[in-house]
Amino acid sequence: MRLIHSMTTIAECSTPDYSLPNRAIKIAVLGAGGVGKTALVVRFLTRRFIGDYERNAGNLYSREVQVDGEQVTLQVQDTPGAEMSDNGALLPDHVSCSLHWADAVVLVYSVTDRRSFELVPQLHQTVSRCATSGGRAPPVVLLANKADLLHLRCVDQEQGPLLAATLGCTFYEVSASEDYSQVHGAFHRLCCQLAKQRPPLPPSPPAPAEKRRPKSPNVQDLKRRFKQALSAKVRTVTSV
Ligand SMILES: Nc1nc2c(ncn2[C@@H]2O[C@H](COP(=O)(O)OP(=O)(O)O)[C@@H](O)[C@H]2O)c(=O)[nH]1
Ligand SMILES: [Mg+2]
Repeated sequence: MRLIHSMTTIAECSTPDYSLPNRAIKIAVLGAGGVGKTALVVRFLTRRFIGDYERNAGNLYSREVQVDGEQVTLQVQDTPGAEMSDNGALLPDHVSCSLHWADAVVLVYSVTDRRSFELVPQLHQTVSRCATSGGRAPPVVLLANKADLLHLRCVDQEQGPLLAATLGCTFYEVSASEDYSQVHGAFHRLCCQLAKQRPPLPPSPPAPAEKRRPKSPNVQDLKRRFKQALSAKVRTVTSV
């Protein structure tokens, strides 16, 4: 086991190439403390499960990924654990900011932690509130983590999908420790959905039209007068 200190903010980022015409897909991961948010993000981005993670780190990870054959900058905001309060989910200010920032939100609870499951509706409400003030509702995915801990389960398998249906979000039951493909599948499908929703790249600006120098009015005038003079001469000649 290794404490994941080295993976500091954007440490997983291969330097983005800003010359590429791609746009970032931004995902915020939210849930109670200890449900496995960091484990899930690290698993998705590195394929690894380390087992011991810096508590409340709330790092932002950035990666270049291929989505439907297109290179995309993926940014994932891991957040410190949310807590329940009488007035709803208690979130630090910067977490509320990341909800405004995010294109999509992944809500996580642990099947071994009843309170983390009960916190989900409050968190979803907070996400909706941020969406209302930002003018758009981001897609929300609900992840039930730690599915491997069968003997410690206290949220039934049917309850997750039911809650997801009520909230109108997609649902996956996963285990960050046991199964990379489920975790990858959940995040990857969300990325594909977001990539499809992206507005098309703005058309490149038209090439500057070749500027014609306006003819000098004096030259024009001179030409006109020269023509007049010529035609007068011709008239004179013919009349003779
Ligand atoms: N058995 C098991 N343990 C997990 C799983 N996901 C995370 N953990 C453990 O749960 C603890 C908290 O995980 P962490 O990612 O730090 O939770 P966070 O506070 O939500 O970021 C750590 O000891 C992890 O090793 C899982 O799917 N199965
Ligand atoms: Mg964490």
